[in-house]
Amino acid sequence: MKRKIALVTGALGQDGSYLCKFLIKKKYKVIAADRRSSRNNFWRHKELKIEDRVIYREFDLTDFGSIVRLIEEYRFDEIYNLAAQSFVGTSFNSPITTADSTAIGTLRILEAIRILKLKTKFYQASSSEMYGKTYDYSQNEKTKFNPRSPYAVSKVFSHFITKNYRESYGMFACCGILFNHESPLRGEEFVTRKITRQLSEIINGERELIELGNINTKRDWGYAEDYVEAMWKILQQKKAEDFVIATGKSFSIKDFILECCNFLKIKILWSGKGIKLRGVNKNNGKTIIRINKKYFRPAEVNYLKGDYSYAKKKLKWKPKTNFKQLVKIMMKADLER
Ligand code: GDR
Repeated sequence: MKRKIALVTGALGQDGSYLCKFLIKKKYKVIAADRRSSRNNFWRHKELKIEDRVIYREFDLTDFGSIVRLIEEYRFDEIYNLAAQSFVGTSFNSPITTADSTAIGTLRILEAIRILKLKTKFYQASSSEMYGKTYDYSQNEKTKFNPRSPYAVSKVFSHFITKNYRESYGMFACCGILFNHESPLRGEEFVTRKITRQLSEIINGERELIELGNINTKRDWGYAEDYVEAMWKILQQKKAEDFVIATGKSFSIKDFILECCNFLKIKILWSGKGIKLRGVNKNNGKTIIRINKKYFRPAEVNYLKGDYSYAKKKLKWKPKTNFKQLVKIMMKADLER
């Protein structure tokens, strides 16, 4: 059988890296496309030892011509669009560049596939952030979107334009609505990795404390390596459809800190409220968690909990790693680093 060719955009990010590794195992020829071509962005591929096993290509979601040329050159069997300006916080400061890549970037790829009349299967990385201010106890494929950031609004556009190309042109185009997924390869600007990294620094005496924003928000956190398998499964179905990928459990940032501290055998005492909230290390009386207003967002998503029952039924997918195991994996990796 002919070896399949896949394009992974955002290939140097957390999900892109795990997905490249996964596709290599499945014997795909993998084109790893990313905007960040400087050498120090290759650390994830180095850690996963896949540096010599993919073909790297410079890629920019805002440059239509280069997208068309790349897709024409390889005539991919599958395209996984993981590239985006993916930090919600930044999207408030750079809403236009966020929309250009995270929203219109998706359309550029879809247009390229359409113009070239290819049979390429297309995966779009949709996000639980699209639910935003949700009133439902858990969110599934039918839950209404109510996005709360330029990032989330852009993802909603990408979600619906993918669906629209599927319905209008019969393209095999699908969205995976992935809830938060973390790992040792997570960028340090995201809250889980910020916590595990900075707690390790405190343990090593390189840092006094961690400053955070709203730690009462709740997220459904899974392990990124489990989630890339779901992306692939979504494109192997007979029918193109969208799926929620989640764990079905919701924890606050505070819960995440507590679980990390449990792992580190630190007893943490909370005092104060709101902006005055502090977390003190009971073992030595030192403040290790403080709240800083600068990490608050102009509009926040307070609560998310995914219902992945459709993926379980159709894809036979379920998460393999629970919250406690995820914290352990991340804390251990940062301590070893
Ligand atoms: P999120 O992830 O916005 O859910 O989007 P993030 O880890 O940035 O924030 C989670 C929650 O933690 C609160 N928070 C802080 N967040 C950051 N980054 N830094 C802090 O200091 C801090 N303090 C509190 C946030 O306000 C928020 O409520 C992630 C991204 O990966 C998206 O690209 C992806 O689509 C979704 O997950 C699913």
